[in-house]
Amino acid sequence: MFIDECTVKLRAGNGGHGSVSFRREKFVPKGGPDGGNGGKGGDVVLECDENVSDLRQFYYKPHWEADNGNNGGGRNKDGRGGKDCVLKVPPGLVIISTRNDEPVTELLEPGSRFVLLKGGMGGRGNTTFKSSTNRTPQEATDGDPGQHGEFRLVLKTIADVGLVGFPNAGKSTLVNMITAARPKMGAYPFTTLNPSIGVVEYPERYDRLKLADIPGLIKGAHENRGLGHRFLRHIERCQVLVFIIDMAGTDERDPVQDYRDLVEELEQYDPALSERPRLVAANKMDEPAAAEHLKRFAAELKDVPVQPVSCLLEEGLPELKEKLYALVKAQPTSTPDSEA
Ligand SMILES: Nc1nc2c(ncn2[C@@H]2O[C@H](COP(=O)(O)OP(=O)(O)OP(=O)(O)O)[C@@H](O)[C@H]2O)c(=O)[nH]1
Ligand SMILES: [Mg+2]
Repeated sequence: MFIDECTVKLRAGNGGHGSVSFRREKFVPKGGPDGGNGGKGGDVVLECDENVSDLRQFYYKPHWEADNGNNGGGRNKDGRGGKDCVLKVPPGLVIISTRNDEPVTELLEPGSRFVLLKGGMGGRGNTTFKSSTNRTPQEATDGDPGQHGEFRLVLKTIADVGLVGFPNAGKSTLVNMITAARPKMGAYPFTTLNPSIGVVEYPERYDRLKLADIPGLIKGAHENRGLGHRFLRHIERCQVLVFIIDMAGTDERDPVQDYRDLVEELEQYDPALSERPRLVAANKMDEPAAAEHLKRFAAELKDVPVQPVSCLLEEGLPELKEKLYALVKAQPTSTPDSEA
């Protein structure tokens, strides 16, 4: 099961209480106060980890808490601080407070950390109240409570290029051909049920692009037809989209209409997404009817950049890779990939 959304309840640790104690020792009369401070409660910390791919662990265990700080003790012993609760989360996670529905933060870079909830400070032991006028202070303070809250976690996958297309257009086949990822392919609609990421290597440039394969869209997806369009969130962050269009015209399909339907579905989901720079991969060019369809497609949609390919015969794929690279690098937010 792939979980990309869930709600969690989190609690940071309480601070330990300060202690009231006096030194008692043989031959040391009036030893004075020696109550230590309470320890700080543990924080709830989110840590972005590439090896975590979804929110499964939070779905199955929605409650997490950090340890409380220990109380202070006699002989000026301070309580030990509570252990932080460190939650490993996938890159691309958005954290939303359920109190006001406002996003708190998002974690994009692997290795980055965010302290979401702070543990309470420990209380003061009576030693700290000692003064020239009060040599036997009887007071100590309690530790502060740790912060707590309820949050909605939403995963938006991070990739450079997102694939969109009707079921069976050949999205997963393309990912299989140009990346090392092996998403399932099949001659039936909705083979792909969960988004996945493949990496396209450009060895001569020492660079790479991340490609997101998502389930097929259909007309009316925004009204929850097919698998709905909820999974489009996984291509929201892509700078470039590839529309994979089946040029074979299987089952009387019209590629031009397919293209328009896809644009319409993106528009319904988020107008910004439908404006994203794009490239059409005209797939299945090995099929007899494809050349004719492509001609009409190019004539009717003059402004749309098209690359004819056949994932089956592996034709047109190097050209597609090159065009994608150029398009991604032409985007203003594009940065050289440092980890390549
Ligand atoms: N003739 C031909 N068939 C192809 C080509 N590319 C893919 N197919 C076939 O099209 C079918 C669907 O391929 P998938 O890659 O599973 O399609 P998808 O777009 O990922 O489909 P969903 O995951 O269901 O949305 C498979 O039977 C593929 O073998 C191609 O270039 N030519
Ligand atoms: Mg697929």
